[in-house]
Amino acid sequence: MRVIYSEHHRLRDAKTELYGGELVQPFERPSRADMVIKAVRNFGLGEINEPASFAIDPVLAVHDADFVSFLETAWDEWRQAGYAGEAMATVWPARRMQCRPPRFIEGKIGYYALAAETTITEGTWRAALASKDVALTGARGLLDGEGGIFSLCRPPGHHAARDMFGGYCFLNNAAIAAQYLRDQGAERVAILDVDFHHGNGTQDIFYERADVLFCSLHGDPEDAFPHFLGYADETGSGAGQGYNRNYPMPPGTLFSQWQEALADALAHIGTFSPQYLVVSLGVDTFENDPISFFKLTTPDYLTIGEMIDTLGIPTLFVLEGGYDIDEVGINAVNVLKGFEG
Ligand code: OKP
Ligand code: ZN
Repeated sequence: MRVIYSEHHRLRDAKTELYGGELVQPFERPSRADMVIKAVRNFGLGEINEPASFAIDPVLAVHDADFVSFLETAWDEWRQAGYAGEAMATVWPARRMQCRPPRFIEGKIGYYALAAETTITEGTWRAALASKDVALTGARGLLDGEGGIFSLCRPPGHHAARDMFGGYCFLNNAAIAAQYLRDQGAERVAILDVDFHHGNGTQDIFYERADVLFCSLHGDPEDAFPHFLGYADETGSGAGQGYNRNYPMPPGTLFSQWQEALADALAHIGTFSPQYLVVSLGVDTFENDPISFFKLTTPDYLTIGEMIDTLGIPTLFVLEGGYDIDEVGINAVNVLKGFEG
């Protein structure tokens, strides 16, 4: 399986994340991608290619233009305001307040943020642009006839909505790739999100559409980030009714239960019969993940890949989360091994 990877991910190197009331070293850090590419090389998964550079159009096909310009200039505006730290939201348009972006960066960042933990730093925008190029290059490969591709994206994307960043995400790589596949002629595309966290951004982008099916397995929002989306009764709206499926699961969930949800999601995707499948591949479902509460083990990831492969659909794997630095590479590559095996 071909792997798309860019060293530009390093430009996203925040020093702070607001966690448990403290500023800590971010869980989403460059060494994650280092471990994944190392595991790719050790296993000999396939050729590793740099991404092509795409125009901004495929981004604007899923994200609002004002949001994209915000991301582009946020760091400069923050610095011009004279702040010493990384750009971070501290105020939001809460209930019964005016929901519109104000002029000053402090308000603007709150308008476009869905959470406070994710800072914007000097290289963040360039890293986010490279990450979506990694996803789009993978999508291009599927269109050219490849059966499986791994887009080693960093920063991740599935929490980024049409007009919101947060949860370590800025541009929704999986959604951008799926929309690109549609725009290049595919009639139906499915997105399967196996990251521990609900893919609220991806759900938001395709919620009213019947041409892109979204299925997500994740920690119950009652207990897990992003807390305000990801319930089982969110099934799509308007034309999209029936084309969104959530599988929230409780703390301590073992692979036996998780696997049943995956089997159900795969059956649903099979019925939908998409030309392409995009997998939001997070491995923060791992038993030792520092911020998650499922109990999957390293060999389980092989089984996940094998199960996805039974669909027989050309598949783009887009990296999302996974924060046990020592195991993130092995677990991610196990999914791809299982798919190829
Ligand atoms: C990004 B991705 C845990 C706080 C979690 C943000 C998590 C973002 C995860 N108590 N904060 O889906 O892996
Ligand atoms: Zn996650």
